[in-house]
Amino acid sequence: MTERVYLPEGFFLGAAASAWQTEGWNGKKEGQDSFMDAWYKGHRDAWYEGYGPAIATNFMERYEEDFSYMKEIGLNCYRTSLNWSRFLTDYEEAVVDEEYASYYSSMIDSCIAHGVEPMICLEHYEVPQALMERYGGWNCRHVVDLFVKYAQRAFERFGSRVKYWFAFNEPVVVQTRVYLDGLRWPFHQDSRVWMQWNYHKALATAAVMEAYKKSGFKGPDCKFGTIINVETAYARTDSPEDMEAADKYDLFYNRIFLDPAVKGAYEEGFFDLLSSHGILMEYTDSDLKVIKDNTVDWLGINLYHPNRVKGRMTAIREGAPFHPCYYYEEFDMPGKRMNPFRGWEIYPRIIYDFALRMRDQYGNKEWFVAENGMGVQDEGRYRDETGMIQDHYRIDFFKQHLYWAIKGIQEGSNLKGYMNWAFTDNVSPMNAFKNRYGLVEIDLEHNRDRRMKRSAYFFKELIASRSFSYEKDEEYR
Ligand code: BGP
Repeated sequence: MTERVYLPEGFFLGAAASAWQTEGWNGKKEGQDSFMDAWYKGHRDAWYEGYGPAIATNFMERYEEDFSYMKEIGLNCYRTSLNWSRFLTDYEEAVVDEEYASYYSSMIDSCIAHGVEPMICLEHYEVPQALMERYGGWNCRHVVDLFVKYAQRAFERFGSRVKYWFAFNEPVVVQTRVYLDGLRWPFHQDSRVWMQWNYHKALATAAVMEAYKKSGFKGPDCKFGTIINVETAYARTDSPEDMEAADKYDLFYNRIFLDPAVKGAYEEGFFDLLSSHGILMEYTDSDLKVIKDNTVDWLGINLYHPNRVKGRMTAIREGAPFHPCYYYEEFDMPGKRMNPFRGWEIYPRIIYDFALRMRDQYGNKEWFVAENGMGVQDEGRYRDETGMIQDHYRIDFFKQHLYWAIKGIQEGSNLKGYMNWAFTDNVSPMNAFKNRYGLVEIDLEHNRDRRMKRSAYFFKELIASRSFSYEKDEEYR
């Protein structure tokens, strides 16, 4: 059965990206590497076909073109990051790099001139490599102060034009891949460092919120938030063991950032739990008060796939470094629908389930889907005779996720909008241009030229008509 689904009044549609995944290194000075740049230089073999942030999509030179496509599609907003490592030449004194700031300023003007609202994230993994080397990055409390200074400069330069600021994109990711799981360069495992990073980033979110409130730039229509990748956890069964596994998974990967950001505190017993595993971070009561007094206005939530877990079947070796999998094992559910390219399960209900959770467990705080999308390899094979990539699988993916988002709103969730990852194809960590996410193709064989995919026309039509047709597959065959 086909039904017409209507977007609620005021529901916005946008697309996201980040500085390091699009800009390229034009004009980058010695000492301005971000952690991502350093990882790319330090372990380039891991990056698919050698592509990385060096040229990326060459956004620095081609943003006008990208914004004109956004205008044509009618996008309401575009989220990217300000590259901390490049915006400053001195991270201690927060000295602005005028060259980069001037590019950034023109980029924001162009975005607004094309009728697209800019949303700016202050860190999308771009912690300066110099601070990694000097202080171990977010392991050090001083870096929180440096981040606040950096944010103040950003507000001074762009605060009169940018209304929506975010502290982090996916604050749990870098330390989890690096220090907890040891999957990424520079290959140093330390679970206590992992927890210290989590805590300092939660603190930095609140400290920057505090600075923003004091900055004089936070007008009545301005909002500050952070963008969290909720790894929606589903228990294998309703057994107490499986339920406990999902709950702990959620605690260590999701509530660890959701709770301080929205509730201003970690849940009761959390510090004791960390102590019992020997990973309690260093903290002070005055910093906990900053977290308490400066909760965010709203949240951006990145939702891609569900995570399925079960209670542990095997024992953990005594003395092994702590890992949240002390409480769970991954569960490979038979029959799950997969995106085989990215290796992620497709389960559009994650948006609805999270929507109800925000409504019921987080005081119905305002939120929006800050990233959702489908990464597909070798999309050239879907090109038609006119040269356009016919990405109908992506259109179906959008429709299914939007359908469940709207259902969540109908049941009372304060969900304000939906953003696709990503506007153009871009550089994923390690996967570089392997999995393509864009509404707009980046043609690597032809000078990174841009071309709208079929999904861009779907978005255009969706925005113009504020509705889409949805095929409900309910037939028993
Ligand atoms: C999110 C990140 C993005 C982006 C996206 C796609 O986690 O915020 O930066 O890369 O995932 O994932 P991937 O690039 O790993 O395919």
